[in-house]
Amino acid sequence: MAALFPAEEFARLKKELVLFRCALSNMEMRVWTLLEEFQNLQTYNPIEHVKSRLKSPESIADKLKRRGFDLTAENARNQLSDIAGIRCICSYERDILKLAEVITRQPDIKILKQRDYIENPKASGYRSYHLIIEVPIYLTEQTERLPVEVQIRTQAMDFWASLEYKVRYKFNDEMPEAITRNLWECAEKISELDKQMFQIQDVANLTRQKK
Ligand code: 0O2
Repeated sequence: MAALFPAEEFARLKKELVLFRCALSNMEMRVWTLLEEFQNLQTYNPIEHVKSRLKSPESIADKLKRRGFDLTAENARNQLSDIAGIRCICSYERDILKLAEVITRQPDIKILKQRDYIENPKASGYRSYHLIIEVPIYLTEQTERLPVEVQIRTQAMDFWASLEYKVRYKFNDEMPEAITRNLWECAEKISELDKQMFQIQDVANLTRQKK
């Protein structure tokens, strides 16, 4: 059964979520601005598409409970860094670090955490580049700074992650060894495919330049 916040804490959480929604819009705007520039003012657009989501109260409660915290709005604000999340799907692996660099160069944000699960894939085989970025929200009376999780990955990495997540969910995190191994092997194959697709476009570019 899903965990639930006590009524008073739920009312507080709803107010916090307004701020997180603003932080998410702020981050979306930054990415959309880059996308506009890549599409219209540059010769290459590394972003295939962008997805974003605000974690639901149920899923916030579940995660706090899983991590052993009381279900309070304060814990949601202070203990979770992925209430607001945005995912940028890139064409090729080499685009990921470039995009991360462009985002982290913005002067009014603070990088709270950076994890390169492409250089160092997780034991599951998971590959992705993660940033936790603190963005400023300018309110009438004060400035709030809230964390937004930015995940950057290729389409192939995204394909694997979303299907693996569904499989893992079915086993409640207790996946049989054979399936774990199978998924890890798929992650390796997918990584090879990513590299192969990049080589194909590289050769295509060189061939076009020679003509
Ligand atoms: P949900 O349900 O997606 O919100 P850390 O404290 O840094 O070691 P943390 O904070 O869990 O660990 O961050 P991490 O490991 O960078 O993972 C953040 C998110 O990345 C996860 O959210 C997943 O969405 C995704 N992720 C991480 N590992 C895997 C994996 O093996 N498979 C898939 N499909 N996704 C993964 P949560 O917190 O798991 O939960």
